[in-house]
Amino acid sequence: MMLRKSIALAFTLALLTLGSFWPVRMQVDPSFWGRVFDVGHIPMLGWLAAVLLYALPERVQPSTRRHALALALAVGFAAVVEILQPFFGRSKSLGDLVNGSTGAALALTGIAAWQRTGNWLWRGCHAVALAAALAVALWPAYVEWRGIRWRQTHFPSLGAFEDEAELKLWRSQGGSRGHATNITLTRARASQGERSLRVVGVAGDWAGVNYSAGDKDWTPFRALSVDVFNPREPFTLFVRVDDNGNCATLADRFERGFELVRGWNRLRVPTSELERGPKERRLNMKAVRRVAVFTGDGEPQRFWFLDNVRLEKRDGEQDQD
Ligand SMILES: [Ca+2]
Repeated sequence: MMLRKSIALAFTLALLTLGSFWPVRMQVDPSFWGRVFDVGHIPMLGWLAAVLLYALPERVQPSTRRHALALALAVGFAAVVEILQPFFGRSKSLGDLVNGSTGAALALTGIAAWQRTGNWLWRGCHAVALAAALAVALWPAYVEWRGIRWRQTHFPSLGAFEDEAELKLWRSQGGSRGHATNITLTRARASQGERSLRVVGVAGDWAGVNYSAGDKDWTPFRALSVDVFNPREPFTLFVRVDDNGNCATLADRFERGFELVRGWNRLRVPTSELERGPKERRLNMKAVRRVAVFTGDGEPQRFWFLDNVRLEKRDGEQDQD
């Protein structure tokens, strides 16, 4: 019996330790997968708490003390993991600790409600608490998933800026220390539909937006088209496209500047030009990961509107405007 308990505990600890420190880095839709992993702390720590309760020596009595000790050990494990994770290329997160502790508490109260009390009121209350905790924990992942669903259903439109869900695909980037670029949906301008994305940069570097393109296949399309409204004096706006390869340096990706006139501008890049963007290879048009639209480095504050970012179909196929 003692041996079986030790094996169960050792196996659980080994697996959870490995899972906690393995350098996971999701390349596609990292925001969504990050939220999913956050939720994963609930079942993981729930499992650990249940195993701890099972493996505690029989002399630990009464039952409430066993449960309390199992909870304390599970929360302690979760806390130590969060403190150590930054040393293994993972990030420390209070949210993970909260989710983990919630999972441990739910597992232990669940075991008490089902195994010991035999009371349906407690079981019902536990089920409600479990459902509520999962709903709260899953919400951020759900919100991210709505962005991914928008991308799936609207492709080859990359941005119409009519729906709040698009703000999970388009995120601000750049600016200067402590002053981030600000983006909002607005009715002030639109080249398509009723709204566009207002991008208010700050003085600094690479202020703009980037789009999570989800490794989609762009080969059936002839061009990337982007509408930009510039309310003030002319300036240069850059368009960058990354594939699923290494795009760290300028020579590894597509990047090109466009001179914006005052008013509406349509920036158009043939996919053949995108493909020839990198110096020593071809951009993989079968898996496009990211599009970024931004001003250069050391720029003054700029303010512009983005709308109707889309891929144009090849000749013979009808385009939607
Ligand atoms: Ca629009």
